[in-house]
Amino acid sequence: MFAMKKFSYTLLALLLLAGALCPFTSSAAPWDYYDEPGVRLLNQPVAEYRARRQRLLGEIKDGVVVILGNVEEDMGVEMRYRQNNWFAYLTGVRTPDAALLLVPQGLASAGGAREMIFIPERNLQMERWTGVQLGPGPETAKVFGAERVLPNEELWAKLKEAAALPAFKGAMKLYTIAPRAVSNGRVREYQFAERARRELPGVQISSAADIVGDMRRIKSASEVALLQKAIDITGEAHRDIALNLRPGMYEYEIQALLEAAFTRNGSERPGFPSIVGSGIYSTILHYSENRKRIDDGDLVVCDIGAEYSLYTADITRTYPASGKFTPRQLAVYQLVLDTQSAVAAHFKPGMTNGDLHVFAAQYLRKSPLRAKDTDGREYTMDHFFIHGLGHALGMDVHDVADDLHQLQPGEVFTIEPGVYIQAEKLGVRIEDDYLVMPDGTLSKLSGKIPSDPKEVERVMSSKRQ
Ligand SMILES: [Mn+2]
Repeated sequence: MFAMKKFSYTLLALLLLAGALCPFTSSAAPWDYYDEPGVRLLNQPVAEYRARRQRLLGEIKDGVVVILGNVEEDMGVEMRYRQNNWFAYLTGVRTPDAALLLVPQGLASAGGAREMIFIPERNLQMERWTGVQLGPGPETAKVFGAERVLPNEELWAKLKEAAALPAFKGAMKLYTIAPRAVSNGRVREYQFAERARRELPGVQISSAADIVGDMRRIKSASEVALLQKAIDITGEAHRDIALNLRPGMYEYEIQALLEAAFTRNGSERPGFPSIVGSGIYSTILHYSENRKRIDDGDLVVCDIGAEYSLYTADITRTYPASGKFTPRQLAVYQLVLDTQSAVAAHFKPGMTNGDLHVFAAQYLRKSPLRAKDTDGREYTMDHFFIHGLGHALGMDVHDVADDLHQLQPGEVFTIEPGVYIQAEKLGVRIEDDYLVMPDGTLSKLSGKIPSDPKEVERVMSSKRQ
């Protein structure tokens, strides 16, 4: 990190002049907030974000919605800033320290506006370090496609005005969303809720996660396009793995080359820690240490996903380190692949991930293959399938849906059967990403990435001597 230097007044004067003359011309346009001002944000149409807010406004009449964006300080100096998914889904706004307020009745002090985005005022001195930032005001409102963009100091005044609206009869509901699986009092969303209880008498804190979660489950065409891009980048990474994997390499070398392929192809970051598990570690589900030397004869499970414009892929392939499966490895691999195909063919809208899991386990059980656990007891193959079959996929790698949710057209989810035989140091997982089509069939978005064992061996041999 750079230390803040003493600021030059000449520079300030020049910046102020430049800002006054041309705040929104191309000479001051290193903003990465949008592709075309007022048309697209974070690679999705501004109109689509607007429609999401309108829909949420339509569903909430008994209160207001506040969604907080991420702040840069939250991530520490070594982490790159990333907007939080709920806020990004509803606004497409990347600016740190922003907030969204939705008031169905509108606020008089904001000219009757129902949707307000709060962002920090511009700080010309800081912009020497951060580059030009968007500040509150009507020009930014046009860029964001929102009714009002206000300074974030005004959030609480606007909330108090809303709480006093006659429609709420002194008992306004405040819908907000805290990060999942966090009940830590230091989290900003909890501090926000506490302050709301103190400063807004009669307010009831509610969660908007179910309502927005229902919206996030169904992917629009532009969301599917972003997922497809993330998936295609992940395909490039899998191709690089297949072409370069050799016995004697370390797992982290594979991690380095696959993550290089992510970055080289425009991915901002991995959507989750890359798993490269060889030999015994092919049987460890969330192994992401990636420190072992890969031995001849190992299977290597590579469970990886590039993130693109906040959407992540999640695709697993299992490679033979030597470039050729042994007969035993091939038998288990083919069974896992057949299980995945059978699940995809069996799928009908209305089924849950839980239903599909039961089907997959039954399929594995019917196989004549057997294996022993570490105590020497023999089992059918379903015994070695020890995790859930799949999950929803989107901005979160484990997106907003649980095992009881009935899958519908427009949803994207993974099918990832696996068999893990520790006694044989033999683990196989194959994972692909599927979109439920309007006619109820599945489209395999990752279908171009080879999983047929002969095809995997063919790609692996194509750069070998
Ligand atoms: Mn997965």
